[in-house]
Amino acid sequence: MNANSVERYNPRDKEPHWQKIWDERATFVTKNDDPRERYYVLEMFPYPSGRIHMGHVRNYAMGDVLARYQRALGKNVLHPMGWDAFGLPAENAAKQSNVHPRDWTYQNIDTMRAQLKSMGLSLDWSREFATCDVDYYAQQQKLFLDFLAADLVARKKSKVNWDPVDETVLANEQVIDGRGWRSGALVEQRELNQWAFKISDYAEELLEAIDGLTDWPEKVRTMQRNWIGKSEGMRVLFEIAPNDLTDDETLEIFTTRPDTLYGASFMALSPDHPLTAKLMADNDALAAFVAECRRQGTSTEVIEKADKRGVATGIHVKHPLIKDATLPVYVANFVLMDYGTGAIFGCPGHDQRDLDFARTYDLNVTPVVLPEGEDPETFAILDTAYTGPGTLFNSGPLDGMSIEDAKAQVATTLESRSIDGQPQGTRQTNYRLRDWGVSRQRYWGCPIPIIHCDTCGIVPVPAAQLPVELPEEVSFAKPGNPLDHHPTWKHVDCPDCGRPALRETDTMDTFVDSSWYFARFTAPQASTPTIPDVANAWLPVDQYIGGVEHAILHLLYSRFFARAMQKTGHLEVTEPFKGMFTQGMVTHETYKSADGDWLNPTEVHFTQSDNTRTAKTADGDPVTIGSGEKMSKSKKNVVDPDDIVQTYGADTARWFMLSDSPPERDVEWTEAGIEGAARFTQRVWKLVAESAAIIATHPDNPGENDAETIDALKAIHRATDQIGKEIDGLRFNRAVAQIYELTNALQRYLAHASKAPDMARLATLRTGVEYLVQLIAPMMPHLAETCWAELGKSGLVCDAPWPVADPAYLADDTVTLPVQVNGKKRGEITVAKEADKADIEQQALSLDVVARMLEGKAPKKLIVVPNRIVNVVI
Ligand code: ANZ
Ligand code: ZN
Repeated sequence: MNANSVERYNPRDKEPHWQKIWDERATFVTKNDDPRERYYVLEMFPYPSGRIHMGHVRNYAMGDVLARYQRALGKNVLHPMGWDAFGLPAENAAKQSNVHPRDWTYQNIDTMRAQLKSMGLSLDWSREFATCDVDYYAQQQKLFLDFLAADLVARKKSKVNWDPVDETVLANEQVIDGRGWRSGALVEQRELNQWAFKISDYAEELLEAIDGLTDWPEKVRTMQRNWIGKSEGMRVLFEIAPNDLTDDETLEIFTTRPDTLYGASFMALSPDHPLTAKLMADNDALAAFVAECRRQGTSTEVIEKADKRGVATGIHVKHPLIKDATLPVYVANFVLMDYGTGAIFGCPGHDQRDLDFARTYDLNVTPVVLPEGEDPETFAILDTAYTGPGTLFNSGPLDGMSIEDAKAQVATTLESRSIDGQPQGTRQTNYRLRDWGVSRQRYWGCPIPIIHCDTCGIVPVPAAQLPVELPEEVSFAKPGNPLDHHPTWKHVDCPDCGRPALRETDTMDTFVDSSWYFARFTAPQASTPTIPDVANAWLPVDQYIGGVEHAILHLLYSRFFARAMQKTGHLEVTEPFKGMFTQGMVTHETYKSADGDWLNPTEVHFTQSDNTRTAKTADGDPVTIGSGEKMSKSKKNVVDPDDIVQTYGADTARWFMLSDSPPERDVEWTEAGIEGAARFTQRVWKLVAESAAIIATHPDNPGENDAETIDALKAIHRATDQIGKEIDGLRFNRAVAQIYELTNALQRYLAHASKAPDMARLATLRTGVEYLVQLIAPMMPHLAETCWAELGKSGLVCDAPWPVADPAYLADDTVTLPVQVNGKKRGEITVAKEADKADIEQQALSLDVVARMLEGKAPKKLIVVPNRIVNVVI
């Protein structure tokens, strides 16, 4: 065989070729009535920002490996793709470049669809939709109305961050230092009537069901639990000491630490507490403080970061357990109105916020929980509150109790007392999870199908008038909501009484769109949101893959939606995603010019001398190489998937994304890495093409299985066995490592078989390369199809059943022995269990390290302990 006779594999020809064939044959179109076992694999659908990025490539490559593997196992695989297409960027583009949000969005979708297609993903494109398609949001409006009828939706006054210049509601993340991120205007807190989904009704259920999500990453389950934030505590009524400032006689607080009551040194009200409002009327300092708090915003980050500050109200309450003791009442910026009762007692010894506050206002700090091993006489709180376990002290009758016993004791005492006919203490479970406000004052979203009539109140849009479509012509010239400004759109007749009425001009949070798309994929053209039987047959999604940034809200909202859709008869599954996987990020070195500007990798040139890599600009100016960071436009450390596909081909890009690190970890994109992957595609191609040529020679000497052949068979079957398991467990990098090994083994075997080809050897060689091609097919599908054809196989490799490992070759009859030189481990050898001593000695001595250390001399001593160790003494 002349190695040079094999032409280089050219992905630029082959990849579009196979993509066209898959397309023409509708290879990846999935039928709902296919009787085989089903498998649903889904990657989080992209926002059509304009171009795909390497994070997408990694995400979709992983999903595609699973989809192709499950297909090869004979399953009916659903692997769809769509677009999370509503949202603010389209409106911003409209404002900046005077393009219609719809045109901007659909153009981006066209670009990105072509990019995804160039990756050769086994997607069922016939099920594609965008959430901004009227067909999709029409069904979403039906869901909204069904949820409304089923008491899953509430109209609520809620506080929002209002940007007075842009006339829009801002998310907490869009408020930066109290100002709108876009306008820079001081943000106000406003109460708006908002539509909200009653997710908090499901708090306990959503929490409990997390236990059953055993195929989810533990960290995601923890994040969900924390977000739901269950805490068991008490409401406690404090008696207000007589005063001239208010007639209120009691103040109710929520605490999770009634055990620390003896360490209480103050009370605090939320700036939005009703009592605060009353007191403000005659207290200018308090009124000014409250106004400032409102400007600060309500996000937890803001509140956590801000200094803990407050204003004394002049009121005192009586301590419920200590006779004649009173506590001063403050209004404090860190107490939220929408949690518990909007009022707290402060125990600075055991709560950091309370401690910070107490230090500022010179309040008592009395520790009441003593950590084990501390001396009660000397234990003191300095600037860190103690929140750990311990024994009660400084607490009268509670002294010596555990925290749990003290909690129970205080609860029992307070429950048995009453103030004004009410128990002084009531046990209560609280959840941090709030109802999900979905109203947005935006154009590019799903219209909320409601009409407001002065006479009839809130009127759902009747089914016959659905969908409520977004108006075509829209102006972004004025600040505020374009739907509200539209001259005609909102003016309609009331469906009930026929009088002039107004449409709801709010559109839905885009998180609504992504909360049920996985169900819609099961019947994307249906005239109802789902076809329940079809959806039930496909759901839950067997494996969902996406970024950890969606591990909280998107997953929680989808879990709520599954329940709400169940309640309204659209589904019968409770949990939407059986398996969840969060992949790591793609990182890249960063480059900075001498002027401190970020540089794109394409602007940097490298020279390598010895072990140092030097970077320069095209003009030869020095460049500083920074550490690997998440690819981001702001740091310019991005690599465009299009360029990579153009230069190396999709298979190479996919292979590299899968090969370098475990999928849950970050992967560093390097030029060397992608080059290595490209070389590997050529190696596989050459191995297969050379094997195909020699197999085609059909020798008539039958031959028999020699030792090399048996070794090759073992390598083939073991790799087959392992690779399936690794893919199944989403350990793609380990599957890749096995493929490298198998390729090496087959390369050696090809050399062996070509020296003296006979029927036995060529049959093994054929099995080896055929299996190899099938094993790489999920990762490098185009190369695999090309190789499959080269081997003369009929049909497509993507339609071929997954190879089965022959158990006869799986039994382990080799051992791996550590090889020591002068007592220090230098390497390993793998030998047959019954290998003789001479064989083992010879292998040990031919190890690279050992040979180098021997410098051609014979060892002083060579000790072989069979099945244990080899020791070389020099
Ligand atoms: C007294 C106390 C003593 C507290 C102590 C903590 C430690 P979780 O666990 O998150 O539910 N709190 C109650 N309502 C609040 C509100 N509206 N805004 C801000 N903080 C509030 O937190 C419950 C604890 O957070 C409660 O228990 C209360 O402070 C505070 F050593 O009561 B604790
Ligand atoms: Zn009416």
